[in-house]
Amino acid sequence: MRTKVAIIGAGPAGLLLGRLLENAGIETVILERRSREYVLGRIRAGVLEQGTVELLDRAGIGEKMHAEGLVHDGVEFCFGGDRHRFNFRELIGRTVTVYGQTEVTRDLMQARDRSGLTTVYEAENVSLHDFDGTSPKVRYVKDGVEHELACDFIAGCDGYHGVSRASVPENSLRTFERVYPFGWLGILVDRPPVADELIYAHHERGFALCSMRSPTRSRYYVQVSSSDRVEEWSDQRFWDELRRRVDEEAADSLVTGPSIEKSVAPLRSFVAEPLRFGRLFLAGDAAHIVPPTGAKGLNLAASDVAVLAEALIEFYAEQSSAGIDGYSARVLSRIWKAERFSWWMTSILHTFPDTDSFGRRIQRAEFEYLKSSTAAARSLAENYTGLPI
Ligand code: RFL
Ligand code: PHB
Repeated sequence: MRTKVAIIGAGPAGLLLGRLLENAGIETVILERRSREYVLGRIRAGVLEQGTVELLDRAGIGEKMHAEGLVHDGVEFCFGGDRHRFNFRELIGRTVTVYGQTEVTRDLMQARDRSGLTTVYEAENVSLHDFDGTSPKVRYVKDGVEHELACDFIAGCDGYHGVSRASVPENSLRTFERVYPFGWLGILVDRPPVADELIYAHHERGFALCSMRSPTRSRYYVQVSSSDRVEEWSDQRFWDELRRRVDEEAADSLVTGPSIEKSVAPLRSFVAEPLRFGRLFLAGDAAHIVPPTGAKGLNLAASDVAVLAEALIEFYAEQSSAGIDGYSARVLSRIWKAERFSWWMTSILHTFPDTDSFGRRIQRAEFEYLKSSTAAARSLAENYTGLPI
């Protein structure tokens, strides 16, 4: 088999890249280790930056997102029971849209099906070859049969644990990492959200987040220790803990119910540099991880592949390698700004085991400053709704 761009991974990064290249007439094949149902069963991101919404529109897959997505003008922060709303629309004229990653992924999969393009699900033992020359190859096993895919380029969109980054010689790659000493326990529940917008809550018992997927489906998180296992958290224990960490009004109006999904996610900041190795590119979680506090992971994946698609389109249309040569530096500049924001949100909102009374006062002062300064609130607004690509 032969294609122009072999894409490893059918998460949002791989599928969106496939769509952007398809729109420019560039052929792709996507190889995905898991089944379609497994990919759609993962509950992950919920918030789309305005730029991501515009990108999905340009890619021609925005119809369902506009019909079902919830446009939010702002978010609320709650510090020890004191709740404050940041109105992004008023501050900078921008908004975010609540529309689940599962839905974005489904919309992209369905569009790819309609176009009759190849995605190989349950592709095992994917391996990358010869990307330092002009004729890269990808080998994989499907239903016990070995296949070879020849291509011009390989896009590594296979997430943090994928094979693409692991295929790069160790001495060509530099990595930067911070692992946080806690995780997020998340539950999904078919009950109306506690508020119209998201509430990010700081409490001495730990962080909590009230989010949603629709007017009838809510997503809630509480900070837990990294060693906590999901089995230790009954629904009742979760609801009791969430109520303690939010303000009284939210605690009183919280509508609880049986969880339909419950999982613990570790928190990590990670960046690999560079993101191009000959004819292999890394994009999305394969290239970087952010803690979920700033809602940046999916959005960064989208902006990476927007830049990569532009570079590859330029290569095929104008025989120019300027875009692909500049890919790594261009995306890393935006990635580091999103890393900074996610780290900052994480550090002001969570309870750290080694935070002393001085550190707690500094966290409180960050909140008071955001409340009292339009400049600080604008900075929050422009980062949360997304910096320009
Ligand atoms: P994905 O989604 O991990 O997809 C990678 C795909 O590659 C496949 N794969 C392989 N395929 C072939 N061969 C191999 N050897 C392979 N190894 C792996 C995998 O099966 C998978 O299908 O990466 P991608 O596309 O880069 O997308 C990144 C996003 O998924 C991620 O950044 C976000 O989910 C992060 N995130 C959030 N991001 C936001 O923008 N806003 C949010 O509100 C937000 N909330 C979250 C989040 C992530 C969370 N968790 C669970 C980590 C909340 C949570 C709880
Ligand atoms: C979510 O709804 O899953 C969500 C929302 C905002 C975040 C992280 C996760 O910052």
